[in-house]
Amino acid sequence: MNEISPIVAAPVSRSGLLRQAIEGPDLAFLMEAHNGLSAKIVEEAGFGGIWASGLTISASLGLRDSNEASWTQVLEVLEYMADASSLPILVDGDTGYGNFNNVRRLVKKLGERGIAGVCIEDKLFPKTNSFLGEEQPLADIHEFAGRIKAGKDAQANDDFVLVARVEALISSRPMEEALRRAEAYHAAGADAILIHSKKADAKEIFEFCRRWGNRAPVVIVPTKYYGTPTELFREAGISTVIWANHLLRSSITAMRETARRIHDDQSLMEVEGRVATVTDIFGIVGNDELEEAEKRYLPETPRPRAVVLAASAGDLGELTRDKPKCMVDVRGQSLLQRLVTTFADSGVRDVTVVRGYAKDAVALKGIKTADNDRYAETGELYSLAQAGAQVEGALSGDLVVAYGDVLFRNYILDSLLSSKADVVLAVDSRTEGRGKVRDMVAADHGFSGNYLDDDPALLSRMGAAVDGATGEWMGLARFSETGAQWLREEIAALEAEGALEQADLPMLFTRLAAKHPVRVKYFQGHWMDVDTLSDVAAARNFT
Ligand code: SPV
Ligand code: MG
Repeated sequence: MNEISPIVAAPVSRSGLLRQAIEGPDLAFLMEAHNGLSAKIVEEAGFGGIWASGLTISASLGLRDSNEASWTQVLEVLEYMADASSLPILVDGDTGYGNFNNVRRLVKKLGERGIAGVCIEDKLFPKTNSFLGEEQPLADIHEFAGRIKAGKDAQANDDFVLVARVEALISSRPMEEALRRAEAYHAAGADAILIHSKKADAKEIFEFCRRWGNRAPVVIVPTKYYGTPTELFREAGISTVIWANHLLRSSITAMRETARRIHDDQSLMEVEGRVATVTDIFGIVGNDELEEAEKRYLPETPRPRAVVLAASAGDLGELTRDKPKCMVDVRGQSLLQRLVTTFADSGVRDVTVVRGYAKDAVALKGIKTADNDRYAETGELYSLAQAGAQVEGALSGDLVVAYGDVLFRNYILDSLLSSKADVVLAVDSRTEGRGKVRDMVAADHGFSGNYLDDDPALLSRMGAAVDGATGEWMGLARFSETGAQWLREEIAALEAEGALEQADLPMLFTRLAAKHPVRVKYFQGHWMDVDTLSDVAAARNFT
């Protein structure tokens, strides 16, 4: 007994799809496109194929439809279109850019670029658009038949479609000549005949169809006889309708309207909402695919996150009567906005702000929030713990922790972010007159002032009255993944001891330093915290 092997259908090539559309029993439609974007829009609309129009590709390049763009320049555009869409593309090949020899090379190169078919017209290079002037000179019928034969002989894919375009009616020649030319081109191997007309009605098209009798599929371009009901094209047995230039024309209308509006208004107000969104652009060009691919191919880079402690009331009199200190305005922007911008500039875009006092006043686009509703009777570490409890992953590395009332230059943050240490603190080495400050730092050695001295300093203690202070903590710390784990362990330990609610950050760092290396990085100035009204005034100069 013979084994019956299953028949596996080979995937149909784009040429195959175009051939099916043109030879199939249903009226097919090709929609004009002139670049990658419009090709995508044709596909999005549901069309089964694209007409790569010579007129609109030229115009979109700012050129006339007179072979001003070289054929290789057109080829480049076609490549973008073929990449941008999966649809079969029928290219307007004009006259074939020369004689039979140019046509063969054109067909070969189109095939290599995934183009499904080409249409060539029986005129002379350089061509003129069919709607310009009268009685354009036509190619010799035999010479043009040779172009067709050469094109068919050059195709690598059997399904590649060559459409022969008859311009006899455009050039006011009699119907008999149109039919004679169609016959000669069909005999030379053309897969379909495009019969073109610039009349406002389709009478001559229908007459051609009647007399042609479907010896080969008929393609039409009803730009001028647009009023003819599509149903009549069906009844006439036409194979394919080309909507030849309408995406370019509609974009000209839209672009003009938008440009004028913005020019006259000197504003985007009237235009926003009427134009495609930037998100729409990202969607059309497939940014989601790129994001997926990045996950597959790029090494995972830790995305640093930040927690900003901004729960306490602060005491700046009137300024903090109905908002916390982090929302105090410094030259048109809140402290928090400035802090978040500084973070973003260093690539830290995942920011959780712990709110407490006047929490509804803490409003900023793009931040996450956690709440310490017991801000009045608890300390900073309790606030930090709330971030961890309320926002997934907030206390995992790479993590920056900052007070909500500090400002600092980006290089300080950048320096912490690039540190190899698991816990690193930004410390100002200038201690004169800062004795009463709460966040004084004692490290195993102070700042030497020698820039070649990169011996890492390690924290011994932090607090209000440390002996032998070597600097002041700026309220900015960074934890690696390991450091963040130490932090979570220490929070858990303090909680178990019942000491979490009252713990502050100096206590946390002192305890961490007893178990793990806590690195101190020295800076001199270029930061400030805002504790008093005179600090607010100073902050205005700082920005
Ligand atoms: C084109 O779209 O470039 C065409 C059709 O060739 S027409 O402009 O009608 O000649
Ligand atoms: Mg054209």
